[in-house]
Parts: sequence; structure tokens; C-alpha cells
Amino acid sequence: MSTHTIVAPASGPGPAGVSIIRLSGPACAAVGMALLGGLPPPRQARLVRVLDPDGAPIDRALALFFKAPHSFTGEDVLELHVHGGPAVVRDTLAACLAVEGVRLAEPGAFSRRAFQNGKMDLTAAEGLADLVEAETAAQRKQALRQMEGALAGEVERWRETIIDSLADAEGDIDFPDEDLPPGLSLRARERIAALRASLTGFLDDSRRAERVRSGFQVVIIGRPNAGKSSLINQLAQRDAAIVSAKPGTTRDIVDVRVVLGGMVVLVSDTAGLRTSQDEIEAEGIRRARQRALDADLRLGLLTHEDERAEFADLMRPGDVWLLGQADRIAWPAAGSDEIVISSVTRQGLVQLEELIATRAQQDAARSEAPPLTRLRHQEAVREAVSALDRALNAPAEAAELVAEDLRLAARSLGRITGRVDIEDVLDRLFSQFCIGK
Ligand SMILES: Nc1nc2c(ncn2[C@@H]2O[C@H](COP(=O)(O)OP(=O)(O)OP(=O)(O)O)[C@@H](O)[C@H]2O)c(=O)[nH]1
Ligand SMILES: [Mg+2]
Repeated sequence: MSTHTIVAPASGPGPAGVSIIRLSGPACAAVGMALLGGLPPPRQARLVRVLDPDGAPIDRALALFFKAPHSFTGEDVLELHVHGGPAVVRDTLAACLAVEGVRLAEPGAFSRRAFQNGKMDLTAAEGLADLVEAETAAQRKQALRQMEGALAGEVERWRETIIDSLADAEGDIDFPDEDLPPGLSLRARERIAALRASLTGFLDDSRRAERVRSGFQVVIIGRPNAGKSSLINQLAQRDAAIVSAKPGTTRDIVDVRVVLGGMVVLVSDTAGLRTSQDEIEAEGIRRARQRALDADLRLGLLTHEDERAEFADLMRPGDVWLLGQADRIAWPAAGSDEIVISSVTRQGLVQLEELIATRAQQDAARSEAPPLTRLRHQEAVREAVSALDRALNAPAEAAELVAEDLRLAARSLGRITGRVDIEDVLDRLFSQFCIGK
């Protein structure tokens, strides 16, 4: 437990009906005494007067006390629900800070204490951080699931599988004369191979999870002057990119964030694709191609049928051709992967927005498994997969190497939730093999 007590506003800045000032740590009782004349009984809201160090009233407020360990942080927690004016909040904070042992909290300090006191694991803390930042329903759902332990539960199951198999391998090292199977038993090998396959599946899915957090990436590609910048301005409903009749206007990538159908979508305008002698334009084109490769959906904007072949190499199944400038070009009826649009009359733009929204939603929904939302998780899983590979490929008699690699794999996964302990391997070993009988 921490020795000092932290305090911070728990609600957003600015005037509001109510602002919550939260304290965590052993000095809650002293703060209660100094500011309120005593703590309210745990978990019962009380109407109180908040007093400054001179005993003058600051505000009338609601006080809520949570006694350790039954609180968010696992420590004594006191919440003061004061009126949300800047002066009230400032003076209440100052009164708290005047009590000995109370300090202003660093960012994330409450969650950090909750983690340190075993109130939540790292994935739950990350889920909480994402939940606080969530802008769309999809982000909120993903964050809530992670906060409630979906990922932690999955990671625990993976670790258990490894630890079970490790018990196999370790039994062989420590007690070679015992009647234990040599190296990894066939059953353990099968389990590890299945786990490895499932972990790689999770890695493949993880880009999708990142997309929910950071946005579904859509890129507009086409020849110079096709109308790409005009289109992105329509989608953004503002002048995000410069439009001009001069071909080769756009060089840098222009990113615009829009929310479509409850999904965050990142739309990028790019330099028109052509062969260019201009060094800067050529670099813009190189970036445009790279972005097209990285994106989740490509919109190929055409002003003539013949252009299709020029960047067909960048398009993938599921991508969409836009038959542009329909106010002045007579297009034949659109096929299933085509939309006829005009940035002047807005023809086809609602249909395009709906299509992007549907794609983004489908993409997010495809994965039912709890996703590896952060690079940190993905790296840990990748390390675990390499360690499992080594264990699976080790010669059968190299039980020690196998055990070491399995241990490394379990450790890597343990880093995801922040629990890395080897004690439970021993527990498992002894319980399964009845050693010392
Ligand atoms: N009639 C008509 N003109 C359009 C449309 N979209 C764009 N234009 C015109 O086409 C010209 C080029 O438009 P931009 O949006 O700058 O084209 P771009 O594809 O971004 O061009 P680069 O940045 O050079 O690659 C401008 O004069 C626009 O006004 C459209 O839907 N209809
Ligand atoms: Mg442009």
C-alpha cells in the first residue's frame, strides 16, 4: 500500500452541475476529519458541508467513503461530489492538499494503485483507459469487454494450457527415474500445436481490433484531377484538401476522420497516380501507393473506363470503383462493386457512406474472440508463438530445452495481464504427478 494519499478531480473540467473529487490512501480519514468533521459510514452517501482549513464553508456536497480493501484502488477512497464550479473545485482540492500526506495524483495514479493492489490486471486497466476515451459504440463495446476481463480470461486459458504441458516436461527433468513420459507427451504436443494455431489466429485478427480503436482506413486513389480531393471534402463536410483544375495538386496524404454508422473511419486523399518527373510529386505518388496497400478499403476513382487498368494492381477483392464526375460524364449502369458519384451534385455519396459504414462494421464484427487491442499484447503473443515453435521443434530427449521454452512462452503471455509467476507451475506439477508419494 502506498504511504501517501492522492487526490484529483475525477470528473471533467469546466463548470458542471457536479464535480467529483476523489482521494485514495490512508489520509482519507484525516481529510474526512478536517474537511467534513468526520467520515461518513462506508458506502453510504451523506450530505455534508465541506470546510476550508480555516473552518469556513466551501460548499455543500455529497460524501461517499469506501473502506479498504473494498474500493476501486483497494485503499481507503473518499469521494466528494461538490458543485462543479471552478472555484469550488479549486478550493476543495486546496483544502484536501492542506492535509498532511495528501498529494495531487499523477495521471493514471488511481488505476495504477488498483493494479498494484490486485484490483485489476493490466488488460482491465487498458480497457478502462479505452472506455474513458471511447467515442463510438464499437469502441465502447470493445473497451468494456476488455475491462470486464474477456482478454484476461483468454490469456489465462492459454497460460494454463502451457503450464499443464510444462508440468509434463518438468516432471521429466526433475524426476527422470519416475514413471513419467519422456519430454513432451504426444497429448501435450497436440495441445501446444493447437494453442500455437489459435494464437496465430488471434494475431491475424488483431489488426481488426486496432482498427476499432484507431479507425477503419479508407483510401481514395485515382489519376490526377479525377476529383479525389473534391470527394474527401464532401465526405468530411469541410475544405480538408485543396481542389484545383491543375493536375497534381495533392501531394501529401490528407487524412480526415469521420464517424459513419457509429464507426470511426479514417479517409485519406492521396496524390494522383501518374508517372511524374517532379521529385516531390513522385514522392507523393510513392506514399499514395503505400497507403493504398495498408488501407482496409480502397476507392478507385475513375473519370474514364481506360484508367481502370492503371491502378488495378493496387485494388483488392472487395474494393470499390467510383465512376466519378457523373454530372458531366455519362456512365453505363454501375456494377456490383461500382458506385456512380458526383462531388458537385452529391449523387451516390450517401450510398458510398453507407457502404463504408457497413464495411467497417462487418470488419469489426468478424472477430468474436476478445481481441489483442494493443501492440503490447501482440508482441507478447508473437514471442510466445516463437517459444512454442522452438518447444515443438526440439528433439524429444531435450526435455530441459522444451521446458525452458514453454516457461518463456508462459512468461510472455503473463506479461499481457501483468502476472508473471512460476509458482503455479510447481503447484500443477505436484498436484498432477503426485510426486513424493
Ligand atoms: N464536374 C465535376 N467536376 C469535378 C468533380 N470533382 C472534381 N471536379 C473538378 O475537377 C478538378 C480536379 O478536382 P480535384 O478534387 O482537385 O482532383 P484530384 O483528384 O484531387 O486531383 P489531384 O490532387 O491533382 O490528384 C477541379 O476543377 C474540380 O472542381 C465532379 O464530381 N464533377
Ligand atoms: Mg487532390
